[in-house]
Amino acid sequence: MRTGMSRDHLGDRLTAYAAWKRQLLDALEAFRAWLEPYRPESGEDDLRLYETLEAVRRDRLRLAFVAEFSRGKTELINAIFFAGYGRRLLPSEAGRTTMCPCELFHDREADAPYVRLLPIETRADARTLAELREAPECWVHLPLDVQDPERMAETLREVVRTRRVPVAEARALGFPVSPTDGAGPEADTVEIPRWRHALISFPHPLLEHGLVLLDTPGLNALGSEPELTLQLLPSAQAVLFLLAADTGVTQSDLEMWNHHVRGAEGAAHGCRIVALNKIDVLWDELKEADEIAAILREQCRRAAEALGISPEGVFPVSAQKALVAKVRGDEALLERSGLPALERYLYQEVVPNRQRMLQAHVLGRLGPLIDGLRLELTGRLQRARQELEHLRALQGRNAEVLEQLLERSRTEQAAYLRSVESFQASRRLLRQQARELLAALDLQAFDRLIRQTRQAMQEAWTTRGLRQGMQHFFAGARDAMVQAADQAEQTRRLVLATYRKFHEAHGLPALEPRAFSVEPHLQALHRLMVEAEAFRNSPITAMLEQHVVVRRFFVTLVAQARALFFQAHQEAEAWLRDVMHPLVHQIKAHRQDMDRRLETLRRISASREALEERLQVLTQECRRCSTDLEALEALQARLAAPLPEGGAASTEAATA
Ligand SMILES: Nc1nc2c(ncn2[C@@H]2O[C@H](COP(=O)(O)OP(=O)(O)OP(=O)(O)O)[C@@H](O)[C@H]2O)c(=O)[nH]1
Ligand SMILES: [Mg+2]
Repeated sequence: MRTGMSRDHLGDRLTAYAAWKRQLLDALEAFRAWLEPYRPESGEDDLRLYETLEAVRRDRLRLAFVAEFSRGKTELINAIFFAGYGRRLLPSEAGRTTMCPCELFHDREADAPYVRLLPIETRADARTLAELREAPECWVHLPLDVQDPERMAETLREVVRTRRVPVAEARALGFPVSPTDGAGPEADTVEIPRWRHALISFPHPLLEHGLVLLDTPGLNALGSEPELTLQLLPSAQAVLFLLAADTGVTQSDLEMWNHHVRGAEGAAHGCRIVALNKIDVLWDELKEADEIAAILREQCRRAAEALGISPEGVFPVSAQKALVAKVRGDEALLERSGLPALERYLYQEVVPNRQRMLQAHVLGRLGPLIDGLRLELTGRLQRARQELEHLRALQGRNAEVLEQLLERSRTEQAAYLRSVESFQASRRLLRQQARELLAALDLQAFDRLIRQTRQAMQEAWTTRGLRQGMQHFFAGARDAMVQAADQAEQTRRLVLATYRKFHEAHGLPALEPRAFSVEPHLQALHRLMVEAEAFRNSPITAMLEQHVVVRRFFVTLVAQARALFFQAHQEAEAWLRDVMHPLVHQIKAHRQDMDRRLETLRRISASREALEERLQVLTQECRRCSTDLEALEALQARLAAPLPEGGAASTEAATA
């Protein structure tokens, strides 16, 4: 779909990424098949594998475009991705254009391309955006005609539509209405967006490869819909923040950068890219090229300084000229627009980054499972080999030696059974500990905290009361989480001690119990707290009516905090359920081994043929274990295969 001029590197890179994902999925399916006959009893492992497969299948590369209005976000999207349509696909105009956040992607499950629009009135709905996504009846569905770019662009104009509503209605929907808004001939009405969110699905090659673009409106919509920052921006792999050369860095640019982009959750993974757009306004024909270049460098330097990043982190571009250049096939103009450098950064850094993250996720999820299986197989192989050696040594021995051996095995077995009894006692202790860990993460207690805070905040009609309410809530949530962390640590030590004991006393393989930590949840809670502060300090919050503030705060932040607790509780439960499995398994296997060895010795003393039979069984067992081990190791190598080099871009990310 691109013009035939410069190679579409971003497209190539995304194609390669999609191909790599297919290979990864094949490897995961192969692992699943391998596992099938192996551990039919372990539902937990199946679930883990299923979840990992789903994570790879559902993986998307999300790019969000964020800036004040009219900085050229939509134009830049058109230029980077949709120039192949030979026209401006998404509406971009002077002044405020995009009225609601737009997600562009390809929905594989849908039969045909579409635009789905969520009416603005749903802001009065207590459901979160995430919940509304699951409620198709709340959205207006328009088909999208991709055969005809003109008509397609026409349909996409929906996202700029507005409505006039009475001031009271705007307020009720949570729009900050300042006294001047209602002035003029239509004093009692104000203009608000028609839609709250747009989902746009069509089979563009890049979107088909899992790219998701998020275009946001600039009119402070970020501030008035905290869900956008809380849920959409953090899930973005990269956030492109735009400045414009004709305005420089304004106060509201800074505000947006500091409150929503720079520190947004997910910053740890995702990167922040800054583009200084509209550099063509500096292309003064009466000036020399060097002079223009110097002015541009100075602008980038000043912008970087204002944002607190290094100057190499600012990409100077002209989205508009780039679009024109691509549509007309003007290579020189495209180069001058600066867009190729920004695109290079996207395919050399952002895409490979995502790939590394996904691989790390897969290995993180399945690594412990594979290691456990390998240990188990190695253990089995080792035991079979030992017994083989043992029995071979018995070939040709007399009855007296056999009798002595029988006696020694009986003593060993008795000692072992005593350890198993003490193991049951440790398990009782562990159950006690588990109850305390789960109590710290109890959701009912958390719901009590929510009720208390809600009441306190509704009664406190001052900004101070509001702040105290939020602080009280987060302090309570943090305390509970810290306590859970303590309990988890104690539990872990107890488990570890039990594992060690069996290893030291009876020579069972040195297993590492699966780790568990609430640390990631604690960190997520902390990030929510930072978001809450930003929300509270936002100038928009001060202009909203009290009940709107309270409700928003609850439906978004509190819902997320609660989800964190819920998840932590579930993880703790699953961990407690599983953590002893490997040891229990070993204990059982060891015991069966001992029983079998005794039995074999008894049989051998009665008949010499039994010895030959047993030798044969053991040789087969050794062979099977070796083959399985090899297959498992090959699978692990496939999952951890080194990634193709993305090539290091010469520029560094803004705040990567
Ligand atoms: N001269 C010049 N104008 C540009 C450039 N990029 C965008 N514009 C113009 O700036 C205006 C705003 O561009 P948009 O893409 O609509 O800006 P936006 O950031 O999406 O704005 P909102 O949707 O309102 O948040 C439009 O008239 C564009 O044509 C550029 O590189 N150079
Ligand atoms: Mg726009």
